[in-house]
Amino acid sequence: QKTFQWADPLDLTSRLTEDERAIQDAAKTYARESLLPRVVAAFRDETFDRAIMTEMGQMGFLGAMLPEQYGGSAVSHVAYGLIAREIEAVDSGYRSAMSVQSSLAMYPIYAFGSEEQKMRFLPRMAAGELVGCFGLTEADGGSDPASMKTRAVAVEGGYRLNGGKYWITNSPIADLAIVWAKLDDVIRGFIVERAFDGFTTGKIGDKLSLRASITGDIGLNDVFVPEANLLPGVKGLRGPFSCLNKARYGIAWGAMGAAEACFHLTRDYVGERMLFGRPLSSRQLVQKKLADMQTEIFLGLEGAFALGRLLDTGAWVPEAISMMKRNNCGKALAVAREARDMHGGAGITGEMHVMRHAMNLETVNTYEGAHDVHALILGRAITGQSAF
Ligand code: TGC
Ligand code: FAD
Repeated sequence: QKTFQWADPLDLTSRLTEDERAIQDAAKTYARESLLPRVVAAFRDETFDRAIMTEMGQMGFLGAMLPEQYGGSAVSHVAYGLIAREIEAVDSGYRSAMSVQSSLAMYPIYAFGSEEQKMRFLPRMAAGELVGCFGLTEADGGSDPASMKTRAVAVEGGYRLNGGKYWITNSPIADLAIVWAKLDDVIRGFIVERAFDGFTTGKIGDKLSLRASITGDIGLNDVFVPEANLLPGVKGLRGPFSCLNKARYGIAWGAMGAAEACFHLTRDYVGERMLFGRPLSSRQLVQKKLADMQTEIFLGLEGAFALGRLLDTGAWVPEAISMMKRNNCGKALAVAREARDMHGGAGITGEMHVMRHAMNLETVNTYEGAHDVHALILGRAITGQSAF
């Protein structure tokens, strides 16, 4: 007879492969030993340490699902999710850096790029030597990317790009940007390199969320992009959305990692906090809150795990990704807010971590398709009517 494990109540670990368990352990060790000690200062000072990309490259976390010839190690979707879970247990901003590089910058080159593009960029991106970013959102309404204004015009030997992107993770430190722009009214993907004339990036400051991640804009002023840098394999919104499928899936795991960290921190805190002569953990109200947190976290992880196995076998649909991205971000945010409350005044300090997670999860709930936008994607699938 097995005993109940409060930290793994549905014994998810037993259903992972040996490789997946080893990858999770490596990610957990790296996150705790290398990321956790610097996150409080990074969040306070609003800085992102570029060296993290190189470290993640050395750990094999960047583009991990890609085949070996492109620098990856062909790990499963579940393994990718477990990396996201462990990194985001430290900070959503660090998971952002990993998922943008893997799912939003490397994946489009892998899925839609020419062989020459793959060999030129992917191994160096996997090593963290080149940092990529993903430019889809524009200032006038991120939820509706079809309305983008950025334009490409065909010219001798390539294209001229004009326009701009906003809210772009890693753009100020990026060596290349995957820019989505309309060419004759059809959305196409372009690999825009840092050295191209007219390509500029600026940092967005004063964020109260995801402060350990660097976010910026992209300016495109008559940028010449050679034909060799057009992604030949895709036309239309299917291009960026295919990348978002991978990233949103990873966020479903990552958000639960942040929630899990809050749950563990809160369990420790209420166990030690003496009030009215007894530990706070001995109170019914407190125990109910811990039980609610645990239940939401492990249901969310089960959903992410089931989805990962569907992605591994190819039997997935985008709506299932919307369901898990939406549910897990919303639930993680609620867990983090509750954790902050249960820490009392101490919960507002940096060293307790829980309020940082709650602030970060506000962004995670919004980016990659806002919470209500995913409800509308599901609503359309349920009713057959588009309510956007
Ligand atoms: P819709 O008519 O639904 O679709 C247009 C075309 O796209 C195809 N498609 C998909 N293909 C693959 N996967 C999916 N999930 C797809 N969803 C749609 C669709 O089949 C169609 O193809 P075709 O060939 O028929 O043209 O398009 P719509 O304009 O009605 O879309 C509405 C809506 C709301 C669903 C969509 O615009 C949306 O998802 N909005 C949210 C935008 C978003 O998620 N932006 C994310 C920006 S990147 C980011 O946030 C990164 S943060 C990263 C970090 O730091 O971690
Ligand atoms: P809006 O689209 O203006 O939405 C505002 C509100 O309206 C939301 O609550 C939304 O749910 C709601 N809403 C929208 N449409 C409807 C409707 N039809 N009916 C009812 N309600 C609706 N983008 C990138 O391309 N690359 C990146 O790397 C990237 N990184 C980001 C990093 C950060 C820190 C942040 C904050 C954002 C990032 N984004 C990135 C952009 C992100 O994807 C957008 O913020 C997101 O898609 C929402 O767009 P918006 O901010 O313009 O909000």
